[in-house]
Amino acid sequence: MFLGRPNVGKSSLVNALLGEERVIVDARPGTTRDATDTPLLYDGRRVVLIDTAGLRRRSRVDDGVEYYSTRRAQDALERADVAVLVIDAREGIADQDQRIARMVYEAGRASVIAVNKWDLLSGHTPEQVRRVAQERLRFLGEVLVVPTVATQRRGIEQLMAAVLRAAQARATRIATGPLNRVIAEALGAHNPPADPAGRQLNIYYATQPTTRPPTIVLFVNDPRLFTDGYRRYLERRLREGFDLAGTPLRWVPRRRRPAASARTTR
Ligand SMILES: Nc1nc2c(ncn2[C@@H]2O[C@H](COP(=O)(O)OP(=O)(O)OP(=O)(O)O)[C@@H](O)[C@H]2O)c(=O)[nH]1
Ligand SMILES: [Mg+2]
Repeated sequence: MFLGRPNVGKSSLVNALLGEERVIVDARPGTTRDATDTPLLYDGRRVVLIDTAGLRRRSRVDDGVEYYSTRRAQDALERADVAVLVIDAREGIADQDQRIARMVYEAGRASVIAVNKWDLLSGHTPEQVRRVAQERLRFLGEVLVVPTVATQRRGIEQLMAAVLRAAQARATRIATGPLNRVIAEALGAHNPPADPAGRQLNIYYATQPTTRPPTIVLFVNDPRLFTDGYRRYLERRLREGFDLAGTPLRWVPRRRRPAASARTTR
């Protein structure tokens, strides 16, 4: 699905993929009113493209129109595997883009950043823009960034390749053996945190019971000792070990008695 602020070129990207003017494009913001689904056979795969209305920053809580476009975007997210967050290359990643990205992340959907209207930006390399996006959207983990020019159908294949890669990352299943090896190496390289009383986090065992997005259950001595900082660290190590670009991960620490579980890992 395609998400983003008004007028960034969401509908134009959908048309570029369809190879025809199927949805309405206009220079004025607020052109698309409702989410529209269009099925497409891409490279032998069935995909459904969902175009959505541009999401403005809501100025007041009771702004009706914006409330409903956000609600509809959230409904569309529930049906989607991957959200393409479309941004205007000239404007970069705005606060509103961060909010939209967070909504995608919290819905457990994969994301790809399309830096559209690339033709109107000069003096920047794709790598520079990728670094800025990675910095501004750090909470996403590892972002996939693709420059596009919807009106010239440039970058469209790269965009779809990134979308398929993100969808695959979101469906990843990491086997228990490799998962525990990465966790054990991470533990060895960087000691888990201790609380003020000196009690240290102990991780006995990890499994990935479900996916879409990948969910890691950690059996630990005390879930309260599993800090955000250590979670981010483990997540980095996991992303180094497996291709998880574009997908969020879920971490579920569970209390387990040490004696029985220690035997299973060591
Ligand atoms: N130069 C340039 N113009 C573009 C590009 N993509 C879209 N546009 C233009 O930007 C304007 C808005 O495009 P739309 O596709 O309607 O944008 P949208 O995000 O769907 O807008 P809303 O539905 O209003 O939220 C149109 O005038 C497009 O022709 C691009 O890559 N380069
Ligand atoms: Mg539109």
